[in-house]
Amino acid sequence: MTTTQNPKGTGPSQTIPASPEKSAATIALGWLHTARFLTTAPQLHFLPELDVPEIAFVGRSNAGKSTCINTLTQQKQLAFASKKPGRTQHINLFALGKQGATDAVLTDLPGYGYAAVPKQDKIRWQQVMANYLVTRKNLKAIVLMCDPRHGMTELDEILLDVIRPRVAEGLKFLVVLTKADKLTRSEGAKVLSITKLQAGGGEVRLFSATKRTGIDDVATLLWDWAHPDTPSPEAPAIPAIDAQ
Ligand SMILES: Nc1nc2c(ncn2[C@@H]2O[C@H](COP(=O)(O)OP(=O)(O)OP(=O)(O)O)[C@@H](O)[C@H]2O)c(=O)[nH]1
Ligand SMILES: [Mg+2]
Repeated sequence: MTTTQNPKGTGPSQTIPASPEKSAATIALGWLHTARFLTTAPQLHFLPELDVPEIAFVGRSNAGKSTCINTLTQQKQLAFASKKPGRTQHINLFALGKQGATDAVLTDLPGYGYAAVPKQDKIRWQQVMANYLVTRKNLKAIVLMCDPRHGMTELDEILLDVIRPRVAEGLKFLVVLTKADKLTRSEGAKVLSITKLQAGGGEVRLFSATKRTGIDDVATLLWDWAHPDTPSPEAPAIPAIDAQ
């Protein structure tokens, strides 16, 4: 922090961030770029217990979860993305934090709703996921990826119902409308306002990995959620009390 003299020269009057040139998005993206593979688990009970904030990416199969993680972390193949739905079949955890110190984790979860999956497997996975969302202690935020051309589907609504009690207790919640590059500007604006009504107080953002839309905004939200005690640089600095 740097303290400036007030114009009358009577003492310090204003506190400004040490590096104002570093925007909140730059800091958030630098932090996300530290992502590295932590572990993979076929089932919930194989996940390690962690005490750092966890941010989970959930949504229908093929919605773009893995691509979003790769885009935010600026890494090509951290999470496996594929044209073929059902590519992510394990729960994959990625650690975040500078100098190798983990201060948060991102979780890439297998998608739901893929028609070709046998019914029994679908039900099993829905139960695993519901269990994860309800019981994972360090879960701090959920990013629900949604293809805006389909809007929020019945399975997305069920997921919202499952997490509602935790959202009421402070769990953060963001709907990312992916593949925004497939929409015109007015279609994007329309789906954004409809989804805001459906999201029940959660945040909603348009996002495109190919056109690189919404990246700074989503990155900054995630950084803020994982660091609730560290105000981002764009937050107003608290003025110092004038010296008498
Ligand atoms: N046009 C466009 N295509 C995208 C975007 N994001 C993802 N895709 C494509 O959508 C397909 C699915 O992406 P994934 O990231 O594998 O989706 P997923 O949600 O992880 O899928 P599962 O692992 O099956 O649940 C791939 O062909 C991606 O290239 C985007 O922003 N724009
Ligand atoms: Mg995936």
